[in-house]
Amino acid sequence: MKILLYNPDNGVTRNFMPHLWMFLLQALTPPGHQVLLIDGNARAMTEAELVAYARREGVGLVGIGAMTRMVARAYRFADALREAGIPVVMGGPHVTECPDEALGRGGGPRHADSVALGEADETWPLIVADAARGELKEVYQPGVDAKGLDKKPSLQPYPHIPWETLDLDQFSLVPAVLRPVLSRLGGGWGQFHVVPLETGRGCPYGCEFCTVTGFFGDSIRFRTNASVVDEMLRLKARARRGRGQVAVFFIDDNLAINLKRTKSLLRDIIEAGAQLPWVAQISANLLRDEELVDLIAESGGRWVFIGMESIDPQNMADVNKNFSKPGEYGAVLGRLARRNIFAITSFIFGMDNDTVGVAERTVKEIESWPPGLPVFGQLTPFPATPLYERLEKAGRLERPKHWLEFAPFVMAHAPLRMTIEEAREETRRAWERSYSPERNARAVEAIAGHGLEYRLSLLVSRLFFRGIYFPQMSRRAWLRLLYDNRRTILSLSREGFGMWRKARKKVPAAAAEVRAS
Ligand code: B12
Ligand code: SF4
Repeated sequence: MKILLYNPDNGVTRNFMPHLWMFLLQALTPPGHQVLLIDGNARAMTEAELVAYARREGVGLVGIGAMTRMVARAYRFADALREAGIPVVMGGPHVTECPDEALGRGGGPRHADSVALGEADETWPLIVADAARGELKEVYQPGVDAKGLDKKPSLQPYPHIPWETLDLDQFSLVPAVLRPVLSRLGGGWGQFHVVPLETGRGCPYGCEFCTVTGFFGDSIRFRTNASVVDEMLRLKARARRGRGQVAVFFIDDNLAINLKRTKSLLRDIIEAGAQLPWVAQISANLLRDEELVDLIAESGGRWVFIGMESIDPQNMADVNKNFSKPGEYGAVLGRLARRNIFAITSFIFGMDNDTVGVAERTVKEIESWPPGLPVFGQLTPFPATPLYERLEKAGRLERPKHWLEFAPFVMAHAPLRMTIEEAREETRRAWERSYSPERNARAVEAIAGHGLEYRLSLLVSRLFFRGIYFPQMSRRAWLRLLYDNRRTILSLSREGFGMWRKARKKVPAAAAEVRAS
């Protein structure tokens, strides 16, 4: 049987990285089946185009995964496929939290033949076998343990994802026209992939707005160091062979949750020479440890994603995240920046203690820290989170099924001290000010003492990150952005050109010296 795994985009911005679940399920598919992958973020398709593709390929089962944010879009694709007579199974966090919605049990339309609840590592082979026999069940759920909780995969052993042979063309971040030229640069830039890799699952912290503790559990399961190192070595070999670059996104919710284990993993990466540039999520409280930060730098860590959420300690207490201390954020970023590691700092507006002016206050504070990439979202009640339950009980949900009428940056409930419209305006202000050409220039100047590659990387990342809020999908939008930032771009280009000329002059001089001696 041919199986198609499909991940819809959110219709607003495109993800820069493919989703791990597709590669994982592909690796867990029993022999005798062929699995095709399409990520709507990389290969945009309409419903009709996807149906035509699935028909052309003779697909017998489609698996669709979606976060809450893109589930309405996922349902539309599922509807179109089912209308064409192709069975659909849906999985991922949203359908786990709202299985009745996907199955049409709550009175709404039905979108999926089956749903896979929770972690599907062990149920996927059963789903495939049932589909091949034409006997799909409605619900697939992991077995339960003695306490009545879902049995979680141990991650030891971990499935072998054959990165070295997978066709990753649709996921390269280098535009096709530039590939032949860029593949000749340095070690080669003909391909650039950001690859998701997990080293563990679960999080004990239980922040009020987050689905992770509920979905993956509060105890953490780790892969062995050896299996992570092996995956990185294979990725590194692939990049070398293809004259391209690979960066790793460790998608663990908190890579340093167990300091001892994280340090041992990073040491093993270094010892095996498996370093690749990497990015990971780590909470601010764990970045107090100087030795950890040294190991992050030495093992290839370039960017750390920190869920800072708010600079107001009252807000942090409200969402059960006061283990993270706004007062130490500046020092944490300084510790990273001294090792050429920069931070993606994530903030949430619309918390109950926020008032008009929160954008101004937050951005001012951010500007006093070493520069990074701030991102701003809004407090969103995802189903099955403690936040959703609290707001529902208090009768505060204005759009209880906000995902069915997805509107970017429009809150589903009103914060206590601001309106929904005010929260939207604060979010816009924060994005606008943080990514203005002036701010980009100042951010690059602020790290003037760092090498050109770090300043260039900061500028390029800032141009891309701006696109999370201000969609930059067309060539025109990009040209405009480059024009607006021309001063900073020109100044870095001049410096780069100067360095290149100096290096060229040195080579013949050195060669002449060798000849003379
Ligand atoms: C990496 C990541 C991202 C990446 C993008 C995704 C990517 N390309 O990988 C980035 C950083 C861009 C991102 C962004 C966002 N993310 Co995010 N992200 C994650 C993260 C940390 C890891 C995802 C992952 O790969 N997990 C590991 C895999 C193995 O787990 P999984 O995807 O759940 O898959 C398993 C099962 O669910 C199931 N399964 C999944 N799909 C399918 C499909 C089928 C057919 C079947 C059978 C089974 C199945 O099988 C898998 C194996 O067991 C998760 C948290 C987490 N730990 O999962 C949050 C998470 C998915 N993100 C979340 C959110 C909210 C966001 C943002 C909206 C954040 C924001 N505030 O802006 C944005 C939205 C992005 C967008 N484009 O609109 C929420 C989603 C909650 C929800 N109910 O929707 C999560 C769960 C985190 C949280 N705090 O609650 N994210
Ligand atoms: S926000 Fe991060 S730290 Fe808090 S529960 Fe979710 S994954 Fe854990």
